[in-house]
Amino acid sequence: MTEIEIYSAALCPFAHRSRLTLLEKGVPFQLIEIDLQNKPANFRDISPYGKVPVLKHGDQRVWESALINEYLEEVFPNPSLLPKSPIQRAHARIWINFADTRLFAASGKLLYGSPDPQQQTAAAKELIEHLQFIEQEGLRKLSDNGPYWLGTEISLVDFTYYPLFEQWAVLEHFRGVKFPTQLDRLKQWCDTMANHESVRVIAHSPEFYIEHYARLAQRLATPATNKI
Ligand SMILES: N[C@@H](CCC(=O)N[C@@H](CS)C(=O)NCC(=O)O)C(=O)O
Repeated sequence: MTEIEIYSAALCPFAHRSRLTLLEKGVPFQLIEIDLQNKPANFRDISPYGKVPVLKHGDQRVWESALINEYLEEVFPNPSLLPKSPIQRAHARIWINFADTRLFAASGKLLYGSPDPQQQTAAAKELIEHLQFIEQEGLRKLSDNGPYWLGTEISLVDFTYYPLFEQWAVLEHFRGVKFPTQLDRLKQWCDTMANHESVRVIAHSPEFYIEHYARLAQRLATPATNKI
């Protein structure tokens, strides 16, 4: 029997982070796909927040993707996905926190927030400003010559952010927000990640995401209103 199980949903960027971490570490796992529109009756027994991802390791459970990834890093330390020095680890965690508290929050607001065009334009602007911040303060300062966020070694930071960019076509299709290709370090990083082996193993196409989001949320299937 597989020791590790992950409760996941194909469209969930947070579950995607933890699946990538498992794959990168070569940890065998059983994937349990949850239909979030029709959750199993006992799902709260498994997931106290009613969300995916949840990791089951034997009798133990961990939830919240960033914490699942930290747990995996501790239990399966090779290959290491955090830097060795305390200050670099702190910086990695600052960027993981930025993803959760700012970037993914902004993209969520844009996709699921108010349909009011003015509010959508404001949400799109906020999202692009976060990307500019990442380009200047993250990739240009920390990545050096790259190719990864923290330099030569891939890390939990890369796996934390990449799922949003794999799904960018959804933001463009439903909200008219184009990927800002002028942010050349970010563009290079996205290209590197898209070609990374563990990413490719479970990658979905832009068409897959658009089709599934349209089915998932009728309210998303409105014409693009933004010009960013
Ligand atoms: N902060 C959480 C976010 C997880 C989350 O929002 N998951 C969504 C799918 S992407 C979910 O399960 N939503 C179901 C619900 O809220 O009912 C994490 O990082 O794990």
